Amino acid sequence: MKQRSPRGAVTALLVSASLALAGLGVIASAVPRAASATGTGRAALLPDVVLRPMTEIRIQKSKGVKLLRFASIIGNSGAGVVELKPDSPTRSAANDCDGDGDPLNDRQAFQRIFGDSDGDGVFTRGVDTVLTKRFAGCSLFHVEHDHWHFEEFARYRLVKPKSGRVVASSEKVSFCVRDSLRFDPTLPGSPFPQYYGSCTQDSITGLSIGWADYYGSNLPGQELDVRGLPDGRYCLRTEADPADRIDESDEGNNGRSTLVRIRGRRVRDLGRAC
Ligand SMILES: [Ca+2]
Ligand SMILES: [Ca+2]
Ligand SMILES: [Ca+2]
Ligand SMILES: [Ca+2]
Repeated sequence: MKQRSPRGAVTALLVSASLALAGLGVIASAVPRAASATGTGRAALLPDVVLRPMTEIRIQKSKGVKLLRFASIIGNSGAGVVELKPDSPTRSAANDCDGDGDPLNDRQAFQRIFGDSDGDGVFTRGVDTVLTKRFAGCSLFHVEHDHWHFEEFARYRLVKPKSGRVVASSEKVSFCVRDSLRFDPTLPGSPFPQYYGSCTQDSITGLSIGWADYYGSNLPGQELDVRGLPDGRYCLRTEADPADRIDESDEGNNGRSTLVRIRGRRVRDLGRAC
């Protein structure tokens, strides 16, 4: 069992990040967790997965299909990196992550958590080199995107604002997780240029500190099926790491919501958390 020890600087950073996110529609409930000790004896530099505001909210309608499309931006505000390393390819049945009988079309993915070797409270590549790894989930080849994805990295739901009844959902959205947008260069340890970039079967993927991955509204998966849904107000909710596959410093700030009004082929973001 891991032990957790408080680190003032890291905690202050995370509290300040949480405050900055308040008022931007972030669903934040939990107190940030302090960095924890690893089996290496060094304090663990955990990432903090966060969602940026949803953008590009629009309706796409064609051939009887009506989709609510939107862009998502998932970032890392932590003192450490999100780093995912796929296992080596083997024909072992244990590596058949998705259970379809083929061990070669998927890989087990492990989260790598770096220890704070120099004790400065933040991850520096090449300095903080000692790491532990833990099983995080599956990495699979996605034909639609023509590259490898980490499974179940986000969840999208449209709900009735008052009752909370789910009227449309996409429960297991997967991505190649990489640095595509530097959303906060002021965060300590934020590198330039980006570090995580490619999405082959052997790539180490992830999110650097202060970097996010942008998933545009045109991408497969960035939609909810709203055909047959009456016009009206709905709450669009997104959640990063919904199955808690990534160990991070704050598990309570991974959701975001915005109230939208749908009228026929139009949708308006009313700009209010719900
Ligand atoms: Ca988080
Ligand atoms: Ca498989
Ligand atoms: Ca360090
Ligand atoms: Ca998590």
